[in-house]
Amino acid sequence: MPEADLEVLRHRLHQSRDVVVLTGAGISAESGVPTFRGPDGLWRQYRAVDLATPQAFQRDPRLVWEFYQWRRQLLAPLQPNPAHRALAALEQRCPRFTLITQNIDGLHALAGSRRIIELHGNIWHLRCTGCGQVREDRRLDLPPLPACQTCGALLRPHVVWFGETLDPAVLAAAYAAVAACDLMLVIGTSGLVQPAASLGYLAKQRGAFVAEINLEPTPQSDLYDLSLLGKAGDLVPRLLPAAR
Ligand code: BJW
Ligand code: ZN
Repeated sequence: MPEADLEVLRHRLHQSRDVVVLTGAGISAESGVPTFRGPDGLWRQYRAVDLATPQAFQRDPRLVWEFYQWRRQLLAPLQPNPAHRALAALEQRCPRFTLITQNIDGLHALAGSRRIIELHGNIWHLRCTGCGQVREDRRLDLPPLPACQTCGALLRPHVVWFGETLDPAVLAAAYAAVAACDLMLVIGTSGLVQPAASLGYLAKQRGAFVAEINLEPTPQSDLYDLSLLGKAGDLVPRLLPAAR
């Protein structure tokens, strides 16, 4: 990793008034969270259409719930890593800072980040398929088909499955942050899932400086001003002035 690129980015960060960061599964990989599309990715072992679509839930809610219960158990003991913590520290140093994450694991909040837009929801929140109520629920011993305390209807994970639209208010907040920023970091995402994949390009179109941090190049790398190849847990902390 050329130290010169890191220095350019540190300098840009220092100059920027409005910073947006978009994160994906790669930022949580070093905490032990499986990614979706890597060699050990979830979608290599399981078919997304069987587990992460509204049709799958309608067809076999018990199977979909088994998948999410297993993932909740897997996530429960995991801790934020140095990349999550560095972003929380960066938020304190920037006049305006918005963290947009595709991750549903809740690790950014656990690391201390405050202004977080969760594009794809949160696995620790459950939503009623009847009355629509959303509640935090961290139990690891949920019944196989959990029911709403208010209306008795089936609960589902409050996450966004393929073919579902993102919450319009959440998406609007993400677009507004991206349109206003002067620097955007895109960290640990394959850039394959829309509409998140277009956010970096949108920032670029609006005149922002956009840098990517990833283990490998992505379909968007050439569109960005910088593409830093390496582990988020190594590179993101090195963006902080204290690491100079
Ligand atoms: C590291 C690292 C380390 C590893 N350090 N880096 C326009 C065109 C074509 C299709 C569509 C379109 N608009 C919508 C669609 C359909 C669909 C879509 O995009 N499909 C594509 C796959 C083609 N999108 C949707 O359905 C979305 N809805 C929508 O747009 O509604 C309107 C609409 C509907 C239907 C048709 C048209 C319009 C909803 C998307 C919901 C995504 N849901 C999931 C599951 C969430 C719940 C759960 O977890 O169970 O969200 S899928 C999964 O992918 C999850 C992630 O948030 C998302 C993105 O994955 P991410 O984060 O990028 O992870 P990976 O694994 O792909 O990549 C990890 C990266 O990290 C890699 O690059 C590694 O190299 C890197 N890495 N370790 C740094 N240590
Ligand atoms: Zn209900």
